[in-house]
Amino acid sequence: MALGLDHASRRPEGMTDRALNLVLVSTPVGQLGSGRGGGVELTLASLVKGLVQRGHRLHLVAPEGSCSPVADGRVTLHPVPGVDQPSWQHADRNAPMQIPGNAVLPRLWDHALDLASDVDALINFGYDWLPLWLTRHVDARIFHLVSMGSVSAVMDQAVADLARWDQRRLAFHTRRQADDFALVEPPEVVGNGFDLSRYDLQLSMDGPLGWAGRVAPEKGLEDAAAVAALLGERLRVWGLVEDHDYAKRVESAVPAGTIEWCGFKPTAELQRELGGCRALLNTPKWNEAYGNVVVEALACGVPVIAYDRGGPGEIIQDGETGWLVPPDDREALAEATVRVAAIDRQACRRWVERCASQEGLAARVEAWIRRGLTPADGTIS
Ligand code: HBI
Repeated sequence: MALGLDHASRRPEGMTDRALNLVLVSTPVGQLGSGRGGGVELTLASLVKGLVQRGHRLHLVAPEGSCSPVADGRVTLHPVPGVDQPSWQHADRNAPMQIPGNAVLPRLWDHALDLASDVDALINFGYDWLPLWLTRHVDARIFHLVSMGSVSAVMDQAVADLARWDQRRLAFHTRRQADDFALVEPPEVVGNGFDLSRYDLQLSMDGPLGWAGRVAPEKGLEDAAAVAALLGERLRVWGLVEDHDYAKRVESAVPAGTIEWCGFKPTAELQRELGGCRALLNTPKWNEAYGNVVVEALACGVPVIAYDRGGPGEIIQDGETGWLVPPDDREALAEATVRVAAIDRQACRRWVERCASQEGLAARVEAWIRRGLTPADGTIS
C-alpha cells in the first residue's frame, strides 16, 4: 500500500520511472556565480544538484562565464556569449520588452532549441518574454519556473497567455507569488530548496539582530534599521549594496553605529555569521516571490520576524518559526522582536528540513515536469 507517499513518489499512470534528459536554461541577466541573477542562482544550483541525485541527465545552457553548480558527468554546461538582458526589476512596469544588440537571451534559446530533440523537456529559469512567447510555437516541451511576482505588464500578459494555452507549463515558488498573475486553474507551487548540509544549526539566543538581502528600496531595510534603533540595538546587515544612495539614506536615518554593514558573503561565511543572530528581521516592500534569506536563516536556527507579505509571509509559520506582523507596521515589528525568545530554534531547522530541502525541491519539480509531459487527455503518449 503506497500510504503516506508524497505526491512526488506517485508517478502518473503509465509514466515510466526512467531518468529524464532535461535542458535547464539560466537567467540572461548575469553569469551563474556572478550574484547578478539573485535568488535564481541559488534555486538553479539546488535543482541541478537535486535532479542529478535523482539520476537525471542535464544540459545547462547559461551565459558565457557561468560556472556549473556541480562538476558531474551528468551535467553538460553550454556557455553562450552575448550581452546581458536588462533586468525587469529596474524597468518601469509599463516598459516595453527590450532586446539589446548581440543579446545573450535569443542565443540562449537558439542553443536550447538545438538540444530540444535530444531531451524530454526544457526548464526555463529566466524571467523573460521571449521564452514564454515561443513555448506555444515549438514542439519542444518548455516549462517555466517563474522567479518573481508581478513587476512588468508585458510579463504579466505573457504569463497569462501561456496559462490559457497550457498552464501545466508554469510553476511558482509560493501561492502568494502566483496570485499576482491571471491564471486559469490553481497554480503549481514548488517552493524552493537548499543544500542543507551547507547550513549549521546554532542555538545561541543572545546574539544581535540581523537583516539580509540586496540593499535596495524594495527590500525595506529602513524599517529594520528603525526597529533596531527603537530597541537601542545594533543591526548586522548582509548583502550586495545595489543602491548606494538608498543605503546612505537608511544609515543617516538612525543613530550612528546602528547598522553594521557586513557585505555580500559566500554561503559558508554568511551562514556562520547569520546563524549567530537572535533574530532575522525581514521587511519586504514588494511581493517577494519566495524569500531565500528567510530559509537560510531558519536553516541555521534563526527565527524570522517578518511583514506578513509575499513569500516570507507564506513560509514563516507564525509562532513556530517566527512572528508575522502587519506589513509596514514598525511598532509591531519591534514588539514581536522582543518576543523572539519564545520561538524554538530547533523548530526553525526542522521546518526547513521538512519543506525546503534540495531533495524535496527536485522531487516536486520532477513531479511537475512528468505531469506536464502526460497528454492533457490522460492518454499515454
Ligand atoms: N530580468 N529580464 C530579466 N530576466 C531575468 O531572468 C531576471 C530579471 N530580473 C531579476 C531576475 N531575473 C532574478 O534576479 C530574480 O528573478 C530573482
